[in-house]
Amino acid sequence: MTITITAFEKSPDGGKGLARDTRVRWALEEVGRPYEVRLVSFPALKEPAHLARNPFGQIPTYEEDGLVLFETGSIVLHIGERYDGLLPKDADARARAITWMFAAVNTVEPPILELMTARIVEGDKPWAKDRMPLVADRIRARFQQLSAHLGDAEWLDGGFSAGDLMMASVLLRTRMSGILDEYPNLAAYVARGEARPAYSRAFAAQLAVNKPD
Ligand code: GTB
Repeated sequence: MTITITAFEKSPDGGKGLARDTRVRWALEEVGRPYEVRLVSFPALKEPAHLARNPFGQIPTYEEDGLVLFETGSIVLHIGERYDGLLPKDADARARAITWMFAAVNTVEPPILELMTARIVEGDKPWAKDRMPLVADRIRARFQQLSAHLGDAEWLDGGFSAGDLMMASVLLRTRMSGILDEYPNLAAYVARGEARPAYSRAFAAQLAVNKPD
């Protein structure tokens, strides 16, 4: 029953917890399951051994008893379904928590990824400066809606769930841009997630691998 995940041998963020193995580590910590980590170099991501785990050559992946998964949404859902602690028992509440997981990766994360692409991949293009505000405003439109929905609530739907884990993991990627802090209730929501002991353990584990020499 050993669980093995993959993570970057050296994450480009130097241990800020922004690579997606952190959300899988967090989920495993929430349900109290120990795990091993197979560290993968960038070239090794595109080699057959890793492509057999994830045809898109990315981290993280998840292995357990011959089951091999990729995609953090699917991995966290699997962890939530197999172990107690991330998904409510009530069928309707569980369906709503899963809905929030999809909202995180399918509705909120895409404009955030666009910002990363605009900065990192397209930052040197002559049109990059003009495009950036458009991309940032698409994030703000989503954050405005999410902020209005969350209001003063602690979590998105009752108690903390895999939906919150995924949403907070997605939102925290915008902290460095300053956009997250424009929405104080979202910033406080992310901070509540980060204050969870399970998140602290996950963060410390990825930092131990990635901290700059
Ligand atoms: N949809 C997939 C999922 O949710 O699992 C996306 C997985 C993904 O994007 N993986 C990235 C990867 O393997 C790492 S997390 N990239 C290598 C490649 O595609 O060749 C993205 C990431 C990387 C680095 C930072 N950072 O340093 O700040 C942040 C996020």
